[in-house]
Amino acid sequence: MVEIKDVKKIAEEEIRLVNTIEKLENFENKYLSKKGILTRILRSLKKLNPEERKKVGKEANELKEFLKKEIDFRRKQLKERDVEEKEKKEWIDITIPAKKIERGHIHPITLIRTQIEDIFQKMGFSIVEGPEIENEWYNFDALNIPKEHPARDMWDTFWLRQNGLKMQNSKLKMNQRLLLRTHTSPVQIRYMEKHKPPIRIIAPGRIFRYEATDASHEINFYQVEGLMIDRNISIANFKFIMEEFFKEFFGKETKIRLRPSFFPFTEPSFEIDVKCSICNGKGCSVCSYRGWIEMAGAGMVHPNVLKAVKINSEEWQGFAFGLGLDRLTMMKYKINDIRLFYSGDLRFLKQF
Ligand code: FA5
Repeated sequence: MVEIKDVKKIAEEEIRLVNTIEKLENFENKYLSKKGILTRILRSLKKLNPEERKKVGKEANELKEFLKKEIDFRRKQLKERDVEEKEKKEWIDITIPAKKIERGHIHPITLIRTQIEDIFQKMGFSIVEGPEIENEWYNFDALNIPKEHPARDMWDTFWLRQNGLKMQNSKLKMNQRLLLRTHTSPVQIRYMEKHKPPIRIIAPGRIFRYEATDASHEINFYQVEGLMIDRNISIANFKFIMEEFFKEFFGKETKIRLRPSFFPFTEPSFEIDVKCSICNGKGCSVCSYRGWIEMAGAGMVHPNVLKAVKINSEEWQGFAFGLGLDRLTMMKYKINDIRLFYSGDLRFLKQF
């Protein structure tokens, strides 16, 4: 018969080495389970004589109680240690400043576009849009620029290749050749086809020209088209609206000038120049050393344009303009090269 005190000694040593819950459970099984050491000792008591049975039985039961207590105590200790470790692992310092999320922001051209939209909306103009891929009819013919008209040379065009269209034969098909719009003026036609006068709209949008680039010319840029059609509209109305716009946009002291010009879809036609803010009129590369920079083409809508959209030009007249949005942005922020807008250079873009 094993001595209970030896069992106790060994058990005490073993439990001291237990350092995980799992090991503790193994220990408990080893001593206290149905087949455990103590259970076996207690079962074998019947083999002993009554006196010994009493003595060993008492000792074995005491050891059982002792081990139970030890196990409970150790279990509590280990659980507390585990929770502490978990908390340590999961601890976050909420006082550390958060990582900054990079925020995008609005491109300067979009900023200026919204300012322009606000000014015209206050004057009763609605904002409309048209497609960037146009056909020849809207971009040229309906605007009184028939094929072979020398005025087509004013806008160097990106033509789109169209498989399966026989261009030469029918007049209709000729007009349907696709291109990247060279100005926002086709939106005038699209709008007038669907809406009766009175009309007061602006149409901001992207346009494309197949030309050499320099400080004030891009192949891809933005315009804001304007169109006002009503009864008894004269050049006086046109001048007033334009002056109001430029004063509101650049400030009261802004100097603008109207220069006679030519567009097939307006008669008379003008260019609107603004005193160059980069050199303050002295002359620089942006204004081609003229001191003035061309901001818009404009004029009174040609009767042939109204005819193309079946509006009676005896009854209705109006004016139209095409503002260069990039150039307005350049003058406003004193940016000396249009190509910066499309360079994707964050050092430039982050300034706005
Ligand atoms: C036109 O595009 C006419 N559709 C404007 C118009 C509308 C006239 C309605 C009459 C009635 P123009 O080619 O001049 O016109 O261009 C208008 C404006 O766009 C110019 O005054 C200029 O500010 C801007 N612009 C022209 N070419 C470029 C370019 N390559 N890069 C940047 N801006 C340009």
